[in-house]
Amino acid sequence: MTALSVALAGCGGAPGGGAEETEADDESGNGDEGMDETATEGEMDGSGTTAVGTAGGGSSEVEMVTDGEEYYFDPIGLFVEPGATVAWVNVEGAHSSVAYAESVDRAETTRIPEDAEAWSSDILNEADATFEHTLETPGTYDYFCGPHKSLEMVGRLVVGEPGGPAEEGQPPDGELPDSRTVVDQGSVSYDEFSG
Ligand SMILES: [Cu+2]
Repeated sequence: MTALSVALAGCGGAPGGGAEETEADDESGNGDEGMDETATEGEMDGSGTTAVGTAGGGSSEVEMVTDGEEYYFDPIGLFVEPGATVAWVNVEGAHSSVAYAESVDRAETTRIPEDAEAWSSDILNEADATFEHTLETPGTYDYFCGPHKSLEMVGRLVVGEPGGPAEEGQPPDGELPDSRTVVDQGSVSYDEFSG
């Protein structure tokens, strides 16, 4: 519990922050997304692992994995249609999902499409704890895990078609599969990419 408390404090009490991260995102993002964020936060506390998203875009899951000394998102690369809701499900350990967007604490760089809504989950530390985010704007979205940012725990979503600043180079904290491969395959597993 001590380590967890420290981790949570490190996340929520970010330097110079003040406002809670998701609220800050709402202010900088599209106003019409506010209701979605509220619903997401509510489900994170519960067992909301079912009935993920009913919108036209469908739904998809990304697991957040601790495996020995490896920490990763699986699949590491995932294609979804615009409007889809992605659910990050904690398998083991303590993880978060944070978009590379300069509006988000610690991201330091922007690797999501222009005008896309950023996200920053709380740290999930219970098995099956879930964070959801709906992606409306087509393009490439790179994200990282807050607790394991320095341990190369990064992931990529391609919404509709590749595009945006994430198509230039690799994120600062780890390597990701090529967006065309993600589109062609639908998803790229961590084992496939790292192995
Ligand atoms: Cu992690």
